[in-house]
Amino acid sequence: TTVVRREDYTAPAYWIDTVDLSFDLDPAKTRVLNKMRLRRNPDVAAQALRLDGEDLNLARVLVNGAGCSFKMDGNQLVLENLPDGYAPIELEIFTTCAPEKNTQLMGLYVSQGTFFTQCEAEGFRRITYFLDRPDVMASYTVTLRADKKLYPVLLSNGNLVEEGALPDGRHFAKWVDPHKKPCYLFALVAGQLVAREQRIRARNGNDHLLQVYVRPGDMDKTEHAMNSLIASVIWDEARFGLPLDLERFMIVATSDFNMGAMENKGLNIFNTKYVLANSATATDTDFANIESVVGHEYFHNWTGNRVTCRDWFQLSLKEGLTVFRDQEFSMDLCAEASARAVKRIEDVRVLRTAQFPEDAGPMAHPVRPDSYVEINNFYTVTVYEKGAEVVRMMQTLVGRAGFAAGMKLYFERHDGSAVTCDDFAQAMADANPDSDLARLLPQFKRWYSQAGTPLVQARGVYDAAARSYTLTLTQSCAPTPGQAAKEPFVIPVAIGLLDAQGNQLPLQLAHWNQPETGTRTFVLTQDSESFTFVNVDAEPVPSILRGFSAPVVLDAEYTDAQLLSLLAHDTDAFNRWEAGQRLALRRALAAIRAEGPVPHEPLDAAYLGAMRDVLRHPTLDAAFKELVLTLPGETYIAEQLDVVDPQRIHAVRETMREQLAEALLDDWAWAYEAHKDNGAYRPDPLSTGRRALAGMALTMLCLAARETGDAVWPGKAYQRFKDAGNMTDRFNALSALVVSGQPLAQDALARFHAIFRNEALVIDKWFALQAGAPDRGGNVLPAVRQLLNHPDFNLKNPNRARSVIFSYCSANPGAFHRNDASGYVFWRERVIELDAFNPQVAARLARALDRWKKLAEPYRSAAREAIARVAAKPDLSNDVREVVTRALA
Ligand code: B3K
Ligand code: ZN
Repeated sequence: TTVVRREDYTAPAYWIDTVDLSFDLDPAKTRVLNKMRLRRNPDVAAQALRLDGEDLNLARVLVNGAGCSFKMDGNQLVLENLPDGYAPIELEIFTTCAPEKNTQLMGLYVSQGTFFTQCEAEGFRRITYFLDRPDVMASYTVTLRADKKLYPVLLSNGNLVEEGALPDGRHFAKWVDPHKKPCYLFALVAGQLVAREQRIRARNGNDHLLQVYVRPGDMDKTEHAMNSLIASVIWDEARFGLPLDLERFMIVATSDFNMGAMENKGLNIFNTKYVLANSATATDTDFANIESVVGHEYFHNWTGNRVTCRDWFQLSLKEGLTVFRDQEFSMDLCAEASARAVKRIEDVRVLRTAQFPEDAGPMAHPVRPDSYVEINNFYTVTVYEKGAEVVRMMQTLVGRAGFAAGMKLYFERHDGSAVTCDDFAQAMADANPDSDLARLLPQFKRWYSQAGTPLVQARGVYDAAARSYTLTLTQSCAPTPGQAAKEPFVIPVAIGLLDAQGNQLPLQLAHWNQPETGTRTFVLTQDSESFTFVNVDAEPVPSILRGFSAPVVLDAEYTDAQLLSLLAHDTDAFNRWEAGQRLALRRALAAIRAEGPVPHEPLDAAYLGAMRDVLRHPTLDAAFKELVLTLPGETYIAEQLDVVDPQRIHAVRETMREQLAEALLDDWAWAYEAHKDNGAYRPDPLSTGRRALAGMALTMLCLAARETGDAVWPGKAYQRFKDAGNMTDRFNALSALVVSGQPLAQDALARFHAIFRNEALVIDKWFALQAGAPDRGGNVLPAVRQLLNHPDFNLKNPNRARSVIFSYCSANPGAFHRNDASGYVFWRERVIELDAFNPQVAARLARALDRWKKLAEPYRSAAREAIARVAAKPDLSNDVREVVTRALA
């Protein structure tokens, strides 16, 4: 295994200006003719041309039309005797490959009889020999030839310039991409597909054809994706002045896909999970995810495609920025401010439950990594979600208008090129010369170079005599692999002050002439800094890190009374929610740390009363209420502990949930009745929130009923399950029965399967619900093992594999971590089984044990043993090897 290092970057020895690809598509043996025009890079010393290739059969190489000498060096095709000088060189390479045997789903593969490609990061080399690196940008012409009956639709990037019939029932299509691109953005699709089409006229008067291609039976599930695409086009023009630069923009859905979707120029390829939806088969969450993933891939057209990455260490240049953009898009589509806040809370929850653990574990890496063995392992929550937070902090420091100006300058400078994270940050700073970002740029960029989640301690001291309040903020960051000591970060901390009645106080620092109202962002740059507010009549309650203004852990030493006040009154919705989470977390941690059995009632009257007040609140949004009433997740709780006993965490959290269910019984009944009917289905934030709260109430009522043996609510849930007018309500009712362990759950599961047996994405939910169910006496693992034998289970399909295996190993800690180590044995078997044919998916699963060092015994030793046994296998992929090696280091 070779380690690739960021500091070793060198420009390519050759540029490839044009590529002319012809494919004779055949699942068993596809023939690829690749004609390239290259020229020597004058900035680099003369050297051999080394082309990447993988799993290819090489038939012929011609240089300027004549045979030539070449050799193989590992996977690389090496041409040492290319003509001297800088004249263009015509290189012709003829290879074949076997798409039907491609189980990794990288390169050219077949899914349900249709050809698809996936080239990012390094899949193009599985299609032809090439300089497979993002800084080599070329103009592509692509000719596809295939059997006309089996493959009536032939798609590639750009514009269709010619099509026609060929002998023997074959036909062809020729596509020309008007934009230069790196090879990771190449795509082709060939198969039996139908398209929903929409013509739109952009602001500048240009006409575009938008298409969403699916299998013939799925047309009735394409409207939402199309609407999301139209909204994306409009938004990027309105917010950033970035128009669609293509006559034709296509989305194609496939059910076999390693991740969510791929932004190939003009021809996005999507996992069906992020395209197909109608109210009968998709939940509100699915609708929201489709909107944001369609947006995300579309926004890549500028941030990623027009300006791309110089090398893969710069991945966050496109991913962090594009996640930020899709988050902003979803927020801007919210009509109500409260819905924007709900979206922000959801995004922060993802960051804290997935990225914070990554940043504290063996795979911790900076947003711009310094080295990798397998780049696929670095498509992480750090590069994506933390990267988006870094971009968000830039916007906070320069303001919304300043950020838009920075984007404009970025494109003026770098359109059509492959650049670095430094280039982006520099453009932002240069467009805002008077900003804190410009002033602090080198220090700010530590967010790109230093891994780990900073800890910010806040300590407030009130001086009654001086009528002043001094807030001291102190930052630190724990070591991460390879980074023992950290320099201080630039941390924007948004602050407000509340009085004892919960009123927002004016803010005035000693040297200010006059107070400010509302929120003020202070920029912490030192290890420790103090801010003294004057004219403060009584001890205030500080609301710190409003809107989660930086991706840090805030230790604020709040009293319960302060948290209750923030929960009741804070004008900042994020901190209002956060106060509730802190109250719950404090109680969870106390019960986990207590000696002896789990306390019967971990929750006190003050907490329960506050939750009741939120639930019954006359004006708060249902979606917000649902978030406040949801207890912190088991993974998040585990991160707060030095030694983790997953079963105890699970037991405590379940006890808290049951207590919350019983103590608020009447309130849940009221909430269910008041929110359950929403008229015709619409996936907008308000009705989504109402369904979420009704669903939560139903679960709580079924949980409470389990204790008392009452049959009324389970009966109502079952009825709801049968009558529901949409998948969200139906699935919530099913889930209420399963989660509460009701006897009716089995019958409901069987009916659900019978109704939706032909809807793969719904069957995925059916599997995931069972594999993710709360463990009762160790019942989940045997059930999961049975699910693997279900006729509908198929390990080769990533969505299906994830629905069972990941739902169990990565999302159900209480059931996965077992005293008898059998959960880890299951994990080890599946990692090895998957690795034999799909290393990318296997390596994701391998990460389920990232945090093994924190586990209590006997889990810790058993987990280490399982990882060591995977690592001991001699023929692991680089993907899995890198993950387990780092875990054991
Ligand atoms: N850029 C792709 C991810 C490719 C992952 C390759 N292992 C999807 C996205 O981020 O939009
Ligand atoms: Zn992306």
